[in-house]
Amino acid sequence: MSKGTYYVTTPIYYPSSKLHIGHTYTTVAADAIARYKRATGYDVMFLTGTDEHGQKIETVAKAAGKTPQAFLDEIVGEIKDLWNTMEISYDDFIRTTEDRHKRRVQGIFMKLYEKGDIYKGEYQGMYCTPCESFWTDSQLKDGKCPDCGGPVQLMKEEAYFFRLSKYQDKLLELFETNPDILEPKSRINEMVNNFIKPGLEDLCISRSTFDWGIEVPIDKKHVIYVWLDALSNYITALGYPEEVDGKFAKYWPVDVHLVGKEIVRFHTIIWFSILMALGVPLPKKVFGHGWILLEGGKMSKSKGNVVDPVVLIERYGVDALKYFLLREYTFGQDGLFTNEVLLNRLNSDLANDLGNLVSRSVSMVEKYTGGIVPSPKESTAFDGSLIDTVTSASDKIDAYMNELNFSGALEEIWKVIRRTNKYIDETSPWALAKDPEKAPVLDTVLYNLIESIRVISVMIQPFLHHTSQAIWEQIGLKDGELTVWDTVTTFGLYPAGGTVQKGEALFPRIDIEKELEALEALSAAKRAEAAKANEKSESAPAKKPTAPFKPEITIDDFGKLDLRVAEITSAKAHPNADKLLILQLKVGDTNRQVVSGIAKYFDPEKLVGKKVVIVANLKPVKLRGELSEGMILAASDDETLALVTADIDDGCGVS
Ligand code: ME8
Repeated sequence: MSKGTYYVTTPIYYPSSKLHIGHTYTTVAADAIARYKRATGYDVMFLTGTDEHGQKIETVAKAAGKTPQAFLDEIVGEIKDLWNTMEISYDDFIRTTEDRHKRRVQGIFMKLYEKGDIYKGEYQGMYCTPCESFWTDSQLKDGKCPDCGGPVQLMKEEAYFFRLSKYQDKLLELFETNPDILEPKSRINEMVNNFIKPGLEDLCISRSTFDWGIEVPIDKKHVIYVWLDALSNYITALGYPEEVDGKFAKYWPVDVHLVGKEIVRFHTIIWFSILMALGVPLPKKVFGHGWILLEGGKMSKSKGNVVDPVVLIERYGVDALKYFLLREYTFGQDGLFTNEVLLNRLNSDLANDLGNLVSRSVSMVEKYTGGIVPSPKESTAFDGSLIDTVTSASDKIDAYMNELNFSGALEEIWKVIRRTNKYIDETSPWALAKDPEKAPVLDTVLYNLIESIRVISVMIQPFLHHTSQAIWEQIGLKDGELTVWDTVTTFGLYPAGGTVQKGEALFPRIDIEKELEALEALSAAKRAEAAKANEKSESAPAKKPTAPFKPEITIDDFGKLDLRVAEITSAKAHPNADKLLILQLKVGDTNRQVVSGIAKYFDPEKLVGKKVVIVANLKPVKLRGELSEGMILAASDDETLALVTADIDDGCGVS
């Protein structure tokens, strides 16, 4: 009978490039808890997926010469292949470009809109055209784009907003009354003091400057922007808001959202507020794990220092990689990845502790009792302590797993492995085998070893799925009654008379020095490849993306402009501003002066005699001390600036 349900999620990944080992971290952790909960009797729902909308995807796809959908289908296929290789046991994979998700996000938008929690306003920010990004003042670096270092300009656009500010007090109360909702607890202070207390601003949830997104159902010019789309996946995958009686009723609220530390803010402040607004119960827990860092900092494609999980899997196997990630790092903290740390961990824990235990024990049964596991007979002084360690581990493992302390849970299992290895040293079966009178003791020792290995093989199943099966083959068991989790607290279930058969080493010992050299050669080749790719992209002329269009105006707005043709009679540089030219114009039979920011584009002498179009009724202003009465029209094609000139001879006005 099921002990209940357990719903676990990973973030949905941006499929803008291949996933690296850092991305696999959350998924491996989610897989371990999902497998553990299934093994211990829960009805589990494990969700992962991909976050496929937004300008970045549009841009990357374009650069690859593909439509966004074709680009995404290919790369999402690769992500699914990686999860298959890693035997990630997800129950559902949601893509935000799927119809089921798009429809349901629109449903969520409408619910919030009808409730008054979404309203139309104006988004204002500093915009960097080449990077196609809005930045807040605090994000700018010396007033420039923090990404490319180029100039930014103030842009406004009409947008829909979610009333995040309304939930400020409710969030403060929530974290005070229910601190278990976010782990590690230190992140609560960060949320409360750094973000909520200083004041929450309403959240812009639509954009009209690109269209790779889910349409705002009431306004086709807008697409829903990032977080409302992405976060909703956790409930749209369960059918919300269309079908609330099925999976949604069964699995929501989620038991845990596993996320990287940098997106805790979105998963608590924004997500909790959206759920409060929808009247949907909050998650039971959000767990923000740390980052896997390299010596030079974060992994980055352009540095060529990305650790590719596929390379590690090819060299050491899926189980080794999963074990390393879960055992080496403390889940809530950052950790450093180096090849040395990896190889030492694999050698000491997998090759030495586990691999040796199985190979030594199976070999001894083959050598001393012809491959048949004898029944236990005469006990030794060490049996009690061994049996106690083996059968008491599962309670501690359970406690650690419920805290998502994977490293702690694995350490408990390794205590059992090391205890069993110690039992071999304590009982010295090779000495017992030399004395026929000791045969009954030897039988007990051999039985206890194989039975301990059985329990270990069951306990490692959620983490090292393949290895469990390889052990069962060697000790003559099949996946079945004796390999289920419930059996780990009972010692003595292995059927005496069973046969063992030595197989290949579970984890061959690695020659660390040689392997480090091989890995370094691989990385050097990768770095060279990245440097070449960077060089190429730097030398290729960057095609500037289209700047966002300004908000629509009506014909009445347009009618307010008094457009006239004017002849430039003289042009000179502004004495106090490099960018400005001072132009004298003849407009019909009147003269006027206009100051224009076109110095970068035009030689003043060549402008004289040109017939341009001006806005004649613009309120006069002084620009750096010079009067400007109107504005000459110019338009940009994203590359250069062109004057709007008039193809007439008589200089008569048009309006
Ligand atoms: O953030 N170490 O997607 P993403 C540990 N689409 N974790 C790492 C890591 C590293 N070196 N690098 C990345 C997104 N991650 C959004 C999520 S959810 C509604 C939307 C983790 O592909 C990172 O912390 O950029 C995050 O949890 C996950 O990979 C996905 O990152």
